[in-house]
Amino acid sequence: IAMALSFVVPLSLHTSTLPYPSSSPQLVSIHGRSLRTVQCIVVSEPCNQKLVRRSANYQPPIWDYGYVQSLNSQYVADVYAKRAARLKEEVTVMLKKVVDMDPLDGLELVDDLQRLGVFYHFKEEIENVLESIYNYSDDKWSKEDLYATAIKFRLLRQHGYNVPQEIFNNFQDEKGNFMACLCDDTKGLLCLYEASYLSIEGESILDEARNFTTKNLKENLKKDIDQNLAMLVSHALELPLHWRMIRLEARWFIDVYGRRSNMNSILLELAKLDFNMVQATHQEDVKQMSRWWRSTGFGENLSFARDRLMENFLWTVGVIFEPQFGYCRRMSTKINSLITTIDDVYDVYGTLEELELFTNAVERWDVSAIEQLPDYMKICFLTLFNSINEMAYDVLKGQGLNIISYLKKAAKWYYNRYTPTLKEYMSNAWISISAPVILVHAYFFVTKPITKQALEGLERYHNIIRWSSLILRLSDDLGTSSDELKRGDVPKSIQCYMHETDASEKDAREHIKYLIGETWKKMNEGGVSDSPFTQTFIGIAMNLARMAQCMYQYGDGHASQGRDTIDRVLSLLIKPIPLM
Ligand code: LA6
Ligand code: MN
Ligand code: MN
Ligand code: MN
Repeated sequence: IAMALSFVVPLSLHTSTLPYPSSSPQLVSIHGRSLRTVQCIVVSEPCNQKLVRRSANYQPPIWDYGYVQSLNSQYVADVYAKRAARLKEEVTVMLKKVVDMDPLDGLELVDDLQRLGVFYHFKEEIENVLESIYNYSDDKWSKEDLYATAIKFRLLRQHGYNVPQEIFNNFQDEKGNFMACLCDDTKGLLCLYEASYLSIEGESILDEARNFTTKNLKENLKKDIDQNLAMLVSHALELPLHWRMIRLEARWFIDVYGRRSNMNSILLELAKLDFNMVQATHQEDVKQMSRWWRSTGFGENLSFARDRLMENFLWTVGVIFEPQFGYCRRMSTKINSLITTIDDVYDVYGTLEELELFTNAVERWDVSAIEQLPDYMKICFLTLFNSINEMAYDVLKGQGLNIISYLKKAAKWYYNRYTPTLKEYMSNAWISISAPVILVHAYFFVTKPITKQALEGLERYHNIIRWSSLILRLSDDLGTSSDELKRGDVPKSIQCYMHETDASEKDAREHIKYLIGETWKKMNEGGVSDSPFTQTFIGIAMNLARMAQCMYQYGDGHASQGRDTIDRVLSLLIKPIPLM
């Protein structure tokens, strides 16, 4: 039961978006919701009452079962593994040698390995390089050089070293402004810009650095700068490196690196080969999950809901891509698919009575509970029940207590047609997006041994879980709330803020983006200061936030099957990188 409860915490909250009660369809107009954009399906009920259900008009999946099963990578072959092993040895040697050389060379090598997506093979060697740079007493090499200082700051901070923001004092005048002579150093500005995203709350030098570099980089784009550099700058301005989905960034950077005049061909070959080999592993994962998805029958039986197995899998690649974590990816794919379907039951299709029955069934966590459910919910509940039980994880008892209070609050908002203040909304919404469900489950898929401290951290929703969830919620609102509002969901963060402050939608969106930035600062702190969690889990939490920003970067990438997500799936999961 504890398992079920832990799963249902966020699901119950979806009563915040309960559709109008079926017994009183006239409520539609009372709630003042626009029906023009809502497609309704009229179903005849046994008692001859007309039941109006909403529909989100989701399109069928484009990645059909047969196509997914046909994926077949040549990169599973032994010759590739052997070649990759040789290349890895060479890179290991490079990393060992670089410790005795120019620190800047060491930093650039580490940076390239990270951006190329192969860092995970060299964890220990990379730590050694950074350790030696951290302990290097002479700082002449970086003191006068903005680029060198910024790359040192960024990489050391990223790896948990304590580097104060005052390292940038050298580049400020007496008033604390960054010096005007830096404005033409586009490479240095770019590096400082990226470094500024490693900040924690209250670091005004880094805030200033971010403003200063953003402004000047935009200016410099208008000037006649090197094409490759200009591309790096626009890419960075769109979304900083620290916020980017690792795998997608690697795929992009491999192409950029290949065009660089002083690139190292060993690194490039390893990056391409490794990318393709990892992709082959991902293909096996998604093939297996598409068989599972088909076995649930959700696609045919719950046709009102999003059928997005591929997208649900893509999330997991964003969250943890390394080949050895296939189990976590597969189980998380199940969780995501269940969440997405049940979210639509709550937000779109179910009637109030049905949802109460369903919530009750999940709370009882007992097979016999299905008897009272309508047919479409029977299959939904049984699949949820079986999948969660099958995953056989441990979850603390007692989590369930929280459910009721969140549930009540959300329901109350709904019934009173109450638009909460943004603060009220946020206190509830970070849970309603189900990110804690995703993260709590992921913890058990990747952690051995499970520690008492970490369990306590999960139980009280440790800050890292809260911040990650909040970023997912706010990013989702940016990408989905326009459509949601049209079909009659409750107000989301943007609308709460508009209602509260009379802001325009544009300003409200800016404000939500600002909040995402502030939340990242908190998360940065949680990632370095002493945590009960492993680095792997902290990485998962940060990556979930990154994946959310990626998925909702251009709208609703999770559901709408637009060009952006299609291209991402193709380049990450389907098409290997040509080696030549
Ligand atoms: C997003 O849909 C959705 F289904 C989620 C549960 C978000 C996370 C999904 C993953 C990681 P929607 P709502 C697969 O925008 O109703 O409908 O909370 O979520 O706004
Ligand atoms: Mn919802
Ligand atoms: Mn929804
Ligand atoms: Mn949404």
